[in-house]
Amino acid sequence: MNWGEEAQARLSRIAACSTTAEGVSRLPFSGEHAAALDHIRGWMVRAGLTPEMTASGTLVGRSAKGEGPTLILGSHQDSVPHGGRYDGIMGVLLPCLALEKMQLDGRQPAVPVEVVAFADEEGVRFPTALIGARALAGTLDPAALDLTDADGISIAEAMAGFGGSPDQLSTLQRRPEDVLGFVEVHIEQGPVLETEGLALGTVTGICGIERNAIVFTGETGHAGTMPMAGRKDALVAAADFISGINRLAKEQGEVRATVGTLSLAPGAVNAIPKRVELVLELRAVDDAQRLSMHDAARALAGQSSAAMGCGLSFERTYSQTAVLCDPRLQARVANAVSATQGGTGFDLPSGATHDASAMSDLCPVAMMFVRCRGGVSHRPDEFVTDADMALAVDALDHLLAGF
Ligand code: HGY
Ligand code: MN
Ligand code: MN
Repeated sequence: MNWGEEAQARLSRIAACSTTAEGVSRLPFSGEHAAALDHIRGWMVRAGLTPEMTASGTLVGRSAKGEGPTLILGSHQDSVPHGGRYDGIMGVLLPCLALEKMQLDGRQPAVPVEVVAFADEEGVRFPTALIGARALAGTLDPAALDLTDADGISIAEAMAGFGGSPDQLSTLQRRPEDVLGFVEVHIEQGPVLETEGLALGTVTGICGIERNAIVFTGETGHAGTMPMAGRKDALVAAADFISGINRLAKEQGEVRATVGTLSLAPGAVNAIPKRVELVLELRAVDDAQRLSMHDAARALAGQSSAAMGCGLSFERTYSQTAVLCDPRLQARVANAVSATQGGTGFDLPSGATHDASAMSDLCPVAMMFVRCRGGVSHRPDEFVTDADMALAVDALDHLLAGF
């Protein structure tokens, strides 16, 4: 079996579980999610796992091996709108293929294994993220279940409608002593491995992240009759802020600052904008640097709003701290990577957050990165070669056989 070709074929099939033809758009607790689980159940069964959907909508495939602390692998099934066909879902498939490969050779891991497909990691549908991993770690705030999507549907309603049981989430919490660790395979979503000419790398740590809901409020008026002097133009205040925070982050060099969503009202070509809502996302591997940039952003927003005579609200709506991977588990991944692709291995930090970020509250975590073309991700042209995925399957086989 060419495991890389098999991976490519299965990822191509599951990519059709999408609301869009251009790129993959698959939100949690949706029809596309349900269709994707049908594919993933098949992967798990072929890997010798017994699939079961849990109260949170996570699909868990359990190995037949009995008692004892369990090694958990997996990632998320959801995507960003018009995303790629590898982000998340490849990290569910490749461990299944490694287990299937072992099974065909008459081998199996020495420890109990689970592969999980978390419903939501991206935090695109709801203003929070990592729901499934947080449920396992026991860190999901029950109040978060009341958060709603753009249609006013709460997480609890969506989860229940999907066949989950939001009132049972507390039963999903694992005891640390029952979990050996969590290993997540994921595309790098950056250009480093490609630049190094390597297929695989070992992750040292995962950045911290925060999201801030910021609202500038001014006054609308006729675009033709209102003099420029004295306008309270909320969009001009927001634009001043956005260019300022971008400049600050470039100067600082380590913190990534991004405004990815913005809405304005009234939104007429001939009316002065009176309200602008945007989300500022800050990321850094060093939490102190991120928190310092948060303070600088808050001060800057105050200056930008005051300069235009506008009001301001600035609320941190989400944050997760940076995570260091567990040295021993990381060493196992590094050994598997070196044994598979040769060389001495290559370590790198993750600028993206992952399910492993939340799982680190439960157990030791480690990640294996796979090269992606041009470092492109969260785009339809996200791509990983058959050969690199075949190497990742071999590395996972090596990792699992060595436990
Ligand atoms: O946003 C992230 O870093 C991840 O892709 N959810
Ligand atoms: Mn991801
Ligand atoms: Mn992603």
